[in-house]
Amino acid sequence: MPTDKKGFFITIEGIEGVGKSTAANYIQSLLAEHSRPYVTTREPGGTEVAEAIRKILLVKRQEPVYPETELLLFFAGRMQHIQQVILPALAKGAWVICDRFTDASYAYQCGGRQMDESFVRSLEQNIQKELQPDLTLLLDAPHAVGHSRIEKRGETDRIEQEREAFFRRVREKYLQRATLYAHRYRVIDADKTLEEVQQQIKTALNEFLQSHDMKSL
Ligand code: Z5A
Repeated sequence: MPTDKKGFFITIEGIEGVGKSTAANYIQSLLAEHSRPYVTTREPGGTEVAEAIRKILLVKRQEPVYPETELLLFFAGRMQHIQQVILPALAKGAWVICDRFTDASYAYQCGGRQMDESFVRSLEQNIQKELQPDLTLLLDAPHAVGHSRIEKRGETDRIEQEREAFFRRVREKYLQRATLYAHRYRVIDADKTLEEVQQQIKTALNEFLQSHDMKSL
């Protein structure tokens, strides 16, 4: 971890529509209620340049976007985001609540697009250095659940238009990583009512705080 890190870095992961943004808003309200300083942010995005990269990534195009191009763009945005938002907030002692981070690159680019993990790992090492999430909440549900929740939005973006098999591989990769990095992952069953999901999130956060000898939320 960076030596001047004082806050906690919490990431929220999962396939499309499982409720990540809703979870980020809920955590934000819990932290505000308990007067804990926080910053909520997202990937791709989080800074002016990274939001511009997000648009490049998500707009549907005629020209094929190669998996390598896609991966490099995600990490280009991540570099801006880490330097401009994440590290300064952590150094000030704020909690950083981030809707997706590098686990998404492993899940989508390695799981979904079947890229070699070594490419992601080398970018991770070069861009993040020692920065890793303290806690990753994986909102897990079958693709059909998330998909039906966002269907009403109508228009899909470039990645959302992938087929079901792609999202099945993404979900499997997330679950594999949750086992591999069990010390920082908590799997939340997202195929539940909003109240039940929020209860699971609160429990996970309080267990995390307890393990750091800190007061519950
Ligand atoms: N991507 C990548 O490939 N590699 C990377 O490194 C990174 C990202 C960082 C953009 O992500 C795309 O980038 C994404 C992965 C890729 N592509 N896909 N697919 P994004 O995060 O911007 O987009 P998203 O994953 O599609 O997120 P989303 O559509 O915003 O969904 P969400 O945040 O998980 O869900 P939500 O907005 O909180 O909830 C959806 C609806 O469900 C909403 O109406 C809620 O009120 C409702 N909801 C939430 N929880 C519940 C429960 N428990 N019950 C019922 N209804 C609920």
